[in-house]
Amino acid sequence: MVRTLAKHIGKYRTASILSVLSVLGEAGMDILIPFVMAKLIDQGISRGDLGAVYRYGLMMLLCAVMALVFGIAGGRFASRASSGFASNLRDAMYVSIQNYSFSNIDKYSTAGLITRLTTDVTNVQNAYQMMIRMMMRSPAMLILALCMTISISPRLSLIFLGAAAFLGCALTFILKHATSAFSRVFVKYDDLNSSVQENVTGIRVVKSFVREDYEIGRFNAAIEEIYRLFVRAESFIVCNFPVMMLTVYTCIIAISWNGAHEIVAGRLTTGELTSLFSYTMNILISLMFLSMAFVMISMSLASGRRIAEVLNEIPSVRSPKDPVMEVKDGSVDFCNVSFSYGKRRVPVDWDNPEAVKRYHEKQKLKEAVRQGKMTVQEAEKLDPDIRGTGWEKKYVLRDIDLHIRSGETIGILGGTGSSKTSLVSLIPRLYDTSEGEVKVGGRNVREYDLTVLRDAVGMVLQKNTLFSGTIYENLRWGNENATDEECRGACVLACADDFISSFPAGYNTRIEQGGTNVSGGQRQRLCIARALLKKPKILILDDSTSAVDTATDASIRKAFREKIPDTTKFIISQRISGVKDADRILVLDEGTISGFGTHEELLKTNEIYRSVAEAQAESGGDFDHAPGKEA
Ligand code: DUT
Ligand code: MG
Repeated sequence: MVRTLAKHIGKYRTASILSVLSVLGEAGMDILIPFVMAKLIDQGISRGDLGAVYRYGLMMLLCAVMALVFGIAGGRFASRASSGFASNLRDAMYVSIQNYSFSNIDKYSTAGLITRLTTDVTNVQNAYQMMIRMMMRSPAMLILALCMTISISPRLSLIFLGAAAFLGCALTFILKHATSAFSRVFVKYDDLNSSVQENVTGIRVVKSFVREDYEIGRFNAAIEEIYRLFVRAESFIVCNFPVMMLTVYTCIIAISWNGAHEIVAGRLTTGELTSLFSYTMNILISLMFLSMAFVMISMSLASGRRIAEVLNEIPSVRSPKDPVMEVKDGSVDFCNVSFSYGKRRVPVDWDNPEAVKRYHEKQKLKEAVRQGKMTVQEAEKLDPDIRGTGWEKKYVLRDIDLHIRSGETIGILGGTGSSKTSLVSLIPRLYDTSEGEVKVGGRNVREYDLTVLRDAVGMVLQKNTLFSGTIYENLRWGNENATDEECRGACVLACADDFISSFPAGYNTRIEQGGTNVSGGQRQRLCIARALLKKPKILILDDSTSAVDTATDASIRKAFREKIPDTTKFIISQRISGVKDADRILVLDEGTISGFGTHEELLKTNEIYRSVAEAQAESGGDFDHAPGKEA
């Protein structure tokens, strides 16, 4: 982890080194001052030698100025190094996240990623600053001051040893309790962030269900918990200072007492005693800072680990070594494709006596392993899935074999959760197949350069998003070099030109974040236009006209047929009317192909299709509400 993070110090390495050097210089000066002061008192004041007073006074002044300069420089360099380090980390994380495939993204929650980019980086930044300042300064001060005290009076330095031992024990006790409380705070932060994120993005839903009070209550509970943990952690931390002051005063009294005896005995001078007092402060303060730095750093270890996790995540979908750089045509082939989103916990089917029996047997085996009556290997012989803990691969697509010619229009119909979206996600390689292969233009999608492939496939996602900016800017996500004419052309095709022209600012109308100032149907049409601007060889519309009225929907499809005949089109719809005039229609049922053919053929051969068609002809209802669908 440290190595991963350290790589990103980058060009701020010089600033870091300069900061360390300045800090060491400052510590040296701070140690020198009491030493010179002792000389000033002993050789100047005690003997009444004004010359020596001036000389040593000047030296002290010089040291003080140098300490000031070093201190300022150290602070400057340290803040430059740590902020630079933080911005490098954020940059690298952002780049890394942009390269994630969908399945990488599925692994992290949005809130988790945001916490990592913000709070966690700030923690590491603070810890880094601590490291190049406190962690350098305090040990240096400690060692130098100890050397000085020993050289002045070995006997009196024993007092420090006792004090340091006491302080060490006390601080360890305090820190141990504080750290455990702090580390729990950070986990809670994730909860808090995810609650904020979920609520703020879903604020409209929260309001429409009048759930504000409930949500506020939930939020308050999260804050309350953080408050409690913080108070607990801080209540340990606040003991630091009193304990430290107690030690300092005890030391000073002990040194005064013993020092007086030493002076009377002629083994110590007044000046030396004064400098001993200064070193007391130096040593004990260093100890305290050192301990604080330890807390900070150990707390930020968790943050560092979370950052490294994001940086080290390997994108599961990547371009191959010698990628194919051209998509020949828009033909698509699914060859015996099966697909799973990964392991999911499959609940026990309590109605199935077989499954319940298996569950109990597995529990018994696990218990035996836990109690040490059996090794895991022995248990595995009886149940190979003993380590599987109920996580199984759930296939959402099974044995899909489809061959689609370039330029065909394919309608896809199926109930909610029948894996329509999953099926088309495999074409632009948003996910990789688990088994079998998907071919575009006759080549396996894994052979293409990702950019080339995705440029050839225009996809309007079911959950589409617009970004803040003008309509023109949003459209040019599809093709940054599109002229105004081309943008308008695409909007005409997507039946979006009419409503855009009716806006006072036309195509320069600003879209708010998330596209909240256009209606659902308008947003869908803008997203279609955006996809069209890519001039894709394959166009996928995932339920993209669900919020568009039937007449407009029909005219969009007509425009597609006439204006982009060579583009292969996949149209997912819940409405028979949306897919009826497609060249062929695919009926999906729980991840398998139930039927594939023209409207007329399916009416004759496919039970599901016929019942849905009949129901919708009568009521205009959608797929899931068709009576007799289960038949
Ligand atoms: N699924 C996941 N993870 C995902 C997306 C979906 O496990 O990230 C599951 C849920 C569902 C199955 O895959 O059981 C198929 O989902 P899909 O979204 O492909 O279904 P759909 O046909 O597009 O449904 P809808 O009509 O609601 O869009
Ligand atoms: Mg879907």
